[in-house]
Amino acid sequence: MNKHAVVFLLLAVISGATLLADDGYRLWLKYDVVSSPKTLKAYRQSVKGWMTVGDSPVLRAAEQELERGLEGLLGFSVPRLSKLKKGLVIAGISRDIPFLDETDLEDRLGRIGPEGFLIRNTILGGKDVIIITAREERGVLYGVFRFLQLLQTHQNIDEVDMVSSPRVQLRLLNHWDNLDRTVERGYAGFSLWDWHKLPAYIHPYYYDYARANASIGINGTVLNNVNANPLILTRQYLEKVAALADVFRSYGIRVYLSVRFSAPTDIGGLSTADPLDEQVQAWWRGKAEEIYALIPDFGGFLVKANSEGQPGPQGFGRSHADGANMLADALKPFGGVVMWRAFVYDHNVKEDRAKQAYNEFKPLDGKFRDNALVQVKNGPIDFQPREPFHPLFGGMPQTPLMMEFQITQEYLGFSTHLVYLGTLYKEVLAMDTYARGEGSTVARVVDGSLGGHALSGIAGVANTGTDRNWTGHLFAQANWFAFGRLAWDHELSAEEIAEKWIRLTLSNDPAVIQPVSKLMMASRENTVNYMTPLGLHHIMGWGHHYGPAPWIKDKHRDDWTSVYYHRADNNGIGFDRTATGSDALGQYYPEVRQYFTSLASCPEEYLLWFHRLDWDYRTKSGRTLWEELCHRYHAGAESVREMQAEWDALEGRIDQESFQHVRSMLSIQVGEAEWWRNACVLYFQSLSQRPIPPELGKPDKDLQYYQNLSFPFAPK
Ligand code: GCW
Repeated sequence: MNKHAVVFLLLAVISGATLLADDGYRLWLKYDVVSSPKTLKAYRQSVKGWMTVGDSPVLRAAEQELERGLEGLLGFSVPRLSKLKKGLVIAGISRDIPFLDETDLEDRLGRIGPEGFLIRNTILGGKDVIIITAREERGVLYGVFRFLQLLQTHQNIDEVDMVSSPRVQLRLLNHWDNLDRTVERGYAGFSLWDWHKLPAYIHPYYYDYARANASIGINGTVLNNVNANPLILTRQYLEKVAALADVFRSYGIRVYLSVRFSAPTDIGGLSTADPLDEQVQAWWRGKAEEIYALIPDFGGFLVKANSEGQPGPQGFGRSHADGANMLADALKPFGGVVMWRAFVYDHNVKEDRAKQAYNEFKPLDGKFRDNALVQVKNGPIDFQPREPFHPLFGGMPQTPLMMEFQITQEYLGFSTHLVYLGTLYKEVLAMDTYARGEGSTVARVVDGSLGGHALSGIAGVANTGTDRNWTGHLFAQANWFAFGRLAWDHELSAEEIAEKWIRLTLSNDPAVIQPVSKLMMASRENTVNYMTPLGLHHIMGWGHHYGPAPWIKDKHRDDWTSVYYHRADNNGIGFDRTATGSDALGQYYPEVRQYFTSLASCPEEYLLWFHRLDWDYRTKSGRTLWEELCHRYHAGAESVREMQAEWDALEGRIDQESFQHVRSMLSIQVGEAEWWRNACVLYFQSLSQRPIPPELGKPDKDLQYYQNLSFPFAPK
């Protein structure tokens, strides 16, 4: 070994304790020894052993996690105790915890909602202990994860007093995974589900997937793509689904399936799938029975119908409610739900696409069964970098509306761009529908509190795949994490979630937390700026949606072109959705309508979503619209260079593998941000016919260059 190698090795050993190379597989569940010696010492003094009470698969999962977490974090095998002792961490359902009724915790225990938990220092049988307790076993599991997170983030555990319960009942991932293991809009490898080897082979990562979800409170997963293959409902596949359900059950996760509405004809041998046909109804009832015999806690069905070529009840002259209710009736005896998607639009309908779902569903309010939810995307178009909230959130008071967010970054740079979505989710949840006066936020519609609904749900289109780090980009893990945390508690701020994630994933060092949090918090706005500033939308590449392509026109469907959305010409740009245009604003409550209609109050972030304006329109900065557009594109691209510099400055404070990984991704992002800027500015310039403000510099290629780029194998 030469001298350099020895020095290197020595350095590696010295720094090894804090900066282990990390491939990202462990997500935010790293149980490395607590890095601060002082905190570690305090924990070792406070925690002398652990105990779980009660016995069930879920409680065993909680027990395993507690044992594993304590051993990792405290750096020794923390003993399992069989008696109360000072320094015991005891976890279990409240009725099983000894001496609990002798404490003064009655009031606090009463505040624990379904699935919620309490973590607290207390005295049991005269001993100082930490209890993790809940009304039901899932709560205990969630509590254990949360307790370990306290240690992971170096919190004081001598004065913990935490009661937490989820605000939303169904907290689900939606996988757009196909049976051939491709993932629609998936950018992190292939599907996690190894259908071919199931049910006999249980891949170990199924457990880690379940742990990760449970650790952030996710309690359900829709395994397959909403563009559903009917084969998922055959016996052969249901047995595979059951094997996954068996793994996930111990982590409080229920399995759901996307179903194809025409399944009775596709695989059932019937000649129709008409929801009012008795044979069809009987077929679905029989299918539900078959599923529940295999999977007693099966969650239910998710349905995409009469949208983008999927079959649905309208093919038989029936309504979405007829379709949903037929499935709801089949699932009802077993306790299952139907999640019927409102992502419905049709290019043959000559109406602004942004208005179509509302027009379709609003009249059906009150017509759905009590075990049906309507699942609505956050905005009226399709997961754009920024959209106003979907008008349906204010429009169906009698129906439980599920939120559908996208975690996978279909329109936000795939898994290559660092875009923290906590801010996007929060922005939407905080918007006010005014459905019942001020304060009728989207969050309150979704959690059911506004409409007084028994059912509530929130879904995130998953960004996971077989990539070693699960999500392709290390920072995309933060979006999975943020989705779960907000599904549990939408009152949390995007910033506190980011900080928590950084501590769990990267470092507890303030010199890391502070700059990384800043970078994450700005990242989504940066991306909006270099992709679709000022309310622009849907101007990405054709089909795969990769990169900029504002020039897309003359396709078989208008509503899949870019020009349909930006409407730019020599005079101006933007989609007039006020009363003088498509009047999409007419679908919102008057306060909201007024706010976006008036140019004085409409935030410029939504300007071209709602308004069509001349290129010389004066924006708030004093620049013309054209100049402002150029400026935003430039600022967006510049900001990625700044993120890059901020990241580079962290070298040595983060493990090398993670550091280099993110560094490479950022270099791609810099290039792609400049590509977006150049292509869009040049294209819009060809219409505005105005000079690019000289201080911004000139793109080094011409428009044609960008228009000629092609990406035949871009993921889609
Ligand atoms: O816009 C689209 C996506 C499709 C997706 C669809 C949907 C699953 O590009 O890939 O299909 O949204 O949400 O149904």
